[in-house]
Amino acid sequence: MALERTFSIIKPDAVAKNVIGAIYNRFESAGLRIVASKMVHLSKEQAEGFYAEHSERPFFGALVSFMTSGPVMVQVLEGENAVLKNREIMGATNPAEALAGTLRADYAASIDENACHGSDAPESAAREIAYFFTAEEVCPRTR
Ligand code: RTP
Ligand code: MG
Repeated sequence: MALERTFSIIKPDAVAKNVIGAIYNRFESAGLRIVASKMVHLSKEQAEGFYAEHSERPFFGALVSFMTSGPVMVQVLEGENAVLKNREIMGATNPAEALAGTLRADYAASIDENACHGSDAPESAAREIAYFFTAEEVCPRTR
């Protein structure tokens, strides 16, 4: 299977818990490679734009407020089947339903503060990567 890219966010709750390295270890142990990475504190406008597809949902205000409550790590992960693999590593949106050993089972407190984001399809991955990174900021493997 060809290499695929996905977009990932370590959300403010997980950054506050000081588990960036632990989460990066999960990605790397699963065979995903970090090919772009930075810490950002999202503005309200950035968070609203990123989650625009949810703008009519009842939880939208709380989601934007949470996502701007502290810094996040944003990264591009590359590997075979990266989109699905990252969703498996993260676990279900609601940590109460997340399988043992997933990021959300281990680090998320609630559906509102659920530790991480991962693209849900290759098309959304491309859009989300471009939302945060220029082409030059993504550095694929050369050796
Ligand atoms: P994400 O986009 O953050 O990776 O999460 P997801 O695909 O698993 O879930 P999605 O349906 O895209 O929802 C985006 C985020 O909105 C919050 N949410 N709250 N209270 C609720 O019912 C509810 N539903 C979703 C979650 O923080 C979710 O990650
Ligand atoms: Mg989603």
